[in-house]
Amino acid sequence: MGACDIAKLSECVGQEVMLQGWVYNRRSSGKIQFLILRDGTGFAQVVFAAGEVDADTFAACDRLTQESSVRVWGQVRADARAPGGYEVTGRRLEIIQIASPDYPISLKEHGVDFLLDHRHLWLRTPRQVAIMRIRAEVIKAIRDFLDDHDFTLVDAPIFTPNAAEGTTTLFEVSYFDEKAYLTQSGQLYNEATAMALGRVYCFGPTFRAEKSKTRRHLMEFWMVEPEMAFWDLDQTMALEEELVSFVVARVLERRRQELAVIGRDTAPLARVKPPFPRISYDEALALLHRKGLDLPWGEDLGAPHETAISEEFDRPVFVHRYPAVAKAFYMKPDPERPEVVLGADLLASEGYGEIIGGGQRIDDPELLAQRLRENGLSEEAYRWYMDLRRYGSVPHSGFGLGIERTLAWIAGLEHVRETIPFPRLLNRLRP
Ligand code: NSS
Repeated sequence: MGACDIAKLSECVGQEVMLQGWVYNRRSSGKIQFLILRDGTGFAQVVFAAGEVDADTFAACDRLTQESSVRVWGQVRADARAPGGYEVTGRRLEIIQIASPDYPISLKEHGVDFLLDHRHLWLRTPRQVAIMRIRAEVIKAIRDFLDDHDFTLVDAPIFTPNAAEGTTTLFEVSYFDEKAYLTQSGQLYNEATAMALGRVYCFGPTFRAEKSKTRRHLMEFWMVEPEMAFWDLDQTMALEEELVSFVVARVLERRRQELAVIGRDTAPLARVKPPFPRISYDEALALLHRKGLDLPWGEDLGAPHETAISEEFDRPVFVHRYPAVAKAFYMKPDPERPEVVLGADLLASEGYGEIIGGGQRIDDPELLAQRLRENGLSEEAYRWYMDLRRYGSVPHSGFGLGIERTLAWIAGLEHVRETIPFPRLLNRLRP
């Protein structure tokens, strides 16, 4: 008999099944042994009664420590009181391994540093399992949406010779006898592939040596970056709100149970529908001023500013037309007002702050060369990127959506450290 997934117990009521998994918890009343088994797909209670199984099997239950691996055979019963709604009446038990009795993660509360030190085991707990499933759903939803909108997935390299998002946050690695950096963003390569394929996206890990110890910063995070030839800022924002709304709706539709495990209030998510409000940077400053949070014109919004702005809206909000001085070298100035750029950030609701950054790229070769110089970037190193403006330059636009920040928001998590299987944080590279 092949193993039955715990998630599929509802289809097996009345039948004999074999489950294989790990002992999450065990208690005994002397006459009855209650095992909570987890198998990756779910949690189920297995009950061994003294009179109904042989004495060896019953005694074997007593040896089971937390996280021992087992196979059990028994009959499935619907039982509203059991966790998950189904219970298995155990008949036979096979012990695969008795786990060492010092399993570090007990069912009591632990401090976050302790849990992060044991991330490889922490991942086995119901809340972390739920978060990882929502993460996979978010990624699948994004890919489905873009694939269905005729975008082609084109990967960008991880080793790069140059910066994409400023030279201060580069992780340097040695590439034989040259210096290389881990990529901060696939955007520049996307611009090349968009000129080849029209609408593209890359999706992969990105790296930033940001000495920030905040609830939204990881040193290694995953980003999905669409890039569209011939598109402008308005079209880009329209795509972003459609994409984000689609992802939220998909998670609500398919991951209700996981959201419930985490205790996420889904009412605010149900409001995430297009159109999202759009305010300019100048309007954002005025709004912040009214809330007593003054920011000098020209400075980028910080986390407290983003939180204050997003609290004013019941769904994500775009802030567009930032000062050129606050943004990356490639952003296209607004022809009507060149001191601001045709870029926008999307701030998630409920105070979560920026989850997307993007906008139109400079398509004029002279202006791009000037911006490179102003940013101390060598024209020689970016020659290939300049080629994209030399040979059939067109208006184009794109954005980057950070998976972990988006997931933190959708799942209602306090910190991005729980959104990625093995977070790379300031001063944390292990496990
Ligand atoms: O720096 S961004 O705002 N924009 C770019 O990298 C563009 N080159 C993307 C593009 O247009 N193709 O980063 C985009 C998003 C940002 O909104 C966050 O959601 C996420 O990437 N991000 C991060 N997540 C976690 N940790 C860190 N350190 C981080 N930095 C950015």
